Amino acid sequence: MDYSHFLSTVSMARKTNLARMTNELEQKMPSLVMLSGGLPNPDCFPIKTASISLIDGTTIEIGEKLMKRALQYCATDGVPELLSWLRDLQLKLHNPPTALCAPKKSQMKICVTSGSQDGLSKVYDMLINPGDNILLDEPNFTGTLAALRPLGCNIIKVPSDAHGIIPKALKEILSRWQSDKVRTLNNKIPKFLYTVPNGGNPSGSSLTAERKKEIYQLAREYNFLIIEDDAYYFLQFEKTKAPSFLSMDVDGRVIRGDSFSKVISPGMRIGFLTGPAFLIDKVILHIQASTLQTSSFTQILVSQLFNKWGQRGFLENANRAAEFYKNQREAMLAAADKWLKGLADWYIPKAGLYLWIKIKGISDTYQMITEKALDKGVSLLPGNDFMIDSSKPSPYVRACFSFASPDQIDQGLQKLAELIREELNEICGRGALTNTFTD
Ligand code: 09M
Repeated sequence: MDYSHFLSTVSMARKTNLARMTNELEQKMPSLVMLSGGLPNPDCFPIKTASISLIDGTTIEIGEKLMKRALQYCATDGVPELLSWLRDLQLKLHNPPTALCAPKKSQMKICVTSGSQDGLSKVYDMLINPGDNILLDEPNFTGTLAALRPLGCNIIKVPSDAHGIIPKALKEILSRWQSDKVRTLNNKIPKFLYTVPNGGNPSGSSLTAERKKEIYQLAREYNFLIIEDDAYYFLQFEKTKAPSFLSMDVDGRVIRGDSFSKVISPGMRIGFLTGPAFLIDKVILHIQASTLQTSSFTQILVSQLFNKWGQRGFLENANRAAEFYKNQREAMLAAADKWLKGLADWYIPKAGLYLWIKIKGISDTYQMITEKALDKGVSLLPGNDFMIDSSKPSPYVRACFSFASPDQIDQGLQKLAELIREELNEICGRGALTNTFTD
């Protein structure tokens, strides 16, 4: 693939930083007399070793030698042993056709990032010039919208339902352009499609394998990239996981964001990008100019954890988390059935952490949720926050079932039901008043 027309002006202007490369040299050639890179001397680091207890009663030891590495700068794309573990994980879970493909620039490459949002926001910076068209389903993750809006791109809404983006609707949108293998700067075909394929935030929707295949074919036909933000991949509640876009990527047009926030810890800030080497290398240049790298300490700790668990242990841990959240979902669905029947509509999320609730008879939930709900003692998010144009009213509410206990979830939705009734009464009252005036 020719990636040059996908790059933003900012990304094209990025250059390799020689000083950062010496750090990689140090790892590859330990006998080198190191007078180049500005690496602090490990003898000045105050921490010697660490022993970290796990909830299963076992421990992870970070000895003196490893600690020196954990406290030092590391390669921009991540510590080598973690990168190699992640590579094996992607091969096992997605078996990407790009794993060993030629040409090298389309070959699968991985880069560790400080959470998936860090990596994905750098992907947007790499691709978007003001005025570029991009494709997004709505509602969508506020973090993505917050990162995209200031870049001045034209966000085109692609219709979706409980099964994610509707391929037919996407095709209809794309028919405005001639299908194009040769991308030029001014044909303005959308540069990429972004979606959360499992447990959409906030919609709770999950794309089916069939839809993904159709969408991937459209991406080939119109030559756009797919950004797969699969933050809830490990939180799929069905027995079998849907195949990812990465697993279908014969061309090298998918950039995938993976997150460990839900199955390890969000506070550690660790995630990773997988995509064609040419594009991942551009993200690496951005990292060289911003955070320099994801925390070595975090990477070493996570790497030790993964080595201890092995791939199987990691997946068992992820499945335990999925089981936990599935029970939480059941609690929320039970509470919704109990309190919201007749007042609202929703569908059952097959993955993720969210129930997307459409309130009947209320066209704008903003004030009810941001003011009145807090006075009642429940916090939810209003739907408009997740819309491409957040100034438009929305009848939706996002309820997250990850954190509260089943009892609290029940109380929370009871309070929401009370609020809806009060709001509807008020609207009726206002209607009656208006009628009195017009009579
Ligand atoms: N709410 C997320 N979503 C969220 C949220 C959050 C503080 C985070 C999708 O790997 P990470 O941790 O960088 O994951 C970011 C991310 C990426 N993609 C689809 C996500 O849902 C995390 C953090 C407070 C509220 C938050 O509400 O939805």
